[in-house]
Amino acid sequence: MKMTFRWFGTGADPVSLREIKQIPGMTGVVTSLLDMPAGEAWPMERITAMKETISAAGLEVEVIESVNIHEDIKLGAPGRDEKIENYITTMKRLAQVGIKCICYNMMPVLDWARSHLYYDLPDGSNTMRYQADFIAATTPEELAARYAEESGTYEMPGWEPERMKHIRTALDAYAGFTEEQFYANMKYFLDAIIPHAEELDILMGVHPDDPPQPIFGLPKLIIKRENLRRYLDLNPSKYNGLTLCTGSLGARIQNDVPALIREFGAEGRIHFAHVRNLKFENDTDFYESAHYTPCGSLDMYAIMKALHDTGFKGWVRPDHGRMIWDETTKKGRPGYGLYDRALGANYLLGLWDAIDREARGGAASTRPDATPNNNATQGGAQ
Ligand code: DNO
Repeated sequence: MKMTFRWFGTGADPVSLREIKQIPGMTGVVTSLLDMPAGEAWPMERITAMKETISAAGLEVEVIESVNIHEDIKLGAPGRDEKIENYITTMKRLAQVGIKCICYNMMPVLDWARSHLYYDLPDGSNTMRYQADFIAATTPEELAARYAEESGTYEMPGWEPERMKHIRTALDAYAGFTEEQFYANMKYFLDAIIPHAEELDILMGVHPDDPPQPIFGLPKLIIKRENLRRYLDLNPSKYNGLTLCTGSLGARIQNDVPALIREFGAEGRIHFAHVRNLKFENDTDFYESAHYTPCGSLDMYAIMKALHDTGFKGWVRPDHGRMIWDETTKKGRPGYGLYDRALGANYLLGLWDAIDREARGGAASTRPDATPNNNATQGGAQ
């Protein structure tokens, strides 16, 4: 397992690489070229510059989150072949700088959504919240306007004001769209890119839909066991795998997250994991709690143990954190401040360390000061 941290890129993240480097156990960052529109090939110079900046900070970059999928691909619209070609070009360029895993999602139109970005918790911190009734009573335009107002200078991925201008047309394109069509279009995409992923040795990890329930009438497929299975069966290569996000799948109360990890992990289909907790307020509503198990509704020990027991060798990152210690939007994008994610990462590392040591009958796996917890050493994760 390699512990990583999401970093949004030069000029796009108030958290610095220097700060990330100082978090014990961090081997690298997962990042993206946030401003690249879906469907376009990423320029090689920008990929190289990204890699150089991160390497100069003494961190690795092996995972890209995300290379986004153009709506034409999801919809099976006439322009899809050109966009798929561009996707493959981007994959080839990323492989040249050592990228090993690409996270993407198949959410129609919008990326993740919350009803509230800053919900006050009794301890004085604030966090993101999802209330289904609130979402049902609002429009995407209203929500986007509120996000734009509340998220400071940084745009929410998938909710960029420029994209929101065309939101109605984008939503209308899904009217009458069936699940069968969606799966057929996903298969078309996977069959085109997976042979390249194999050749380039890039593991593809689809991120679940967040929240795992329909919003604004849009279909949501990557939300539960049967659908994950169907998605993986669309192309049986192990390069067609999952970004296992505990907060997204875990927000569907019927999902047993450790069981999902055991099933798909045992098959080598989990390549990247977003590990965080959430606290259910009822069957559909939740807020994002601290990672520590007693703060939320998910059993983080069971989650890390399932990853460990299935021999997980991929990348983990802590996920959304609360805003604490007077962090504001100046100090981090919603859910992506520095402090709570750093605490979360070290809680996860602590769990992993204990689970791993126990599995070895109490013996340390390597010289303790040679593990990635000592930032003098690069990589070296098992
Ligand atoms: C939210 C993230 C998602 C994720 C994409 C992956 O915080 O987990 O935005 O990056 O859905 O493509």
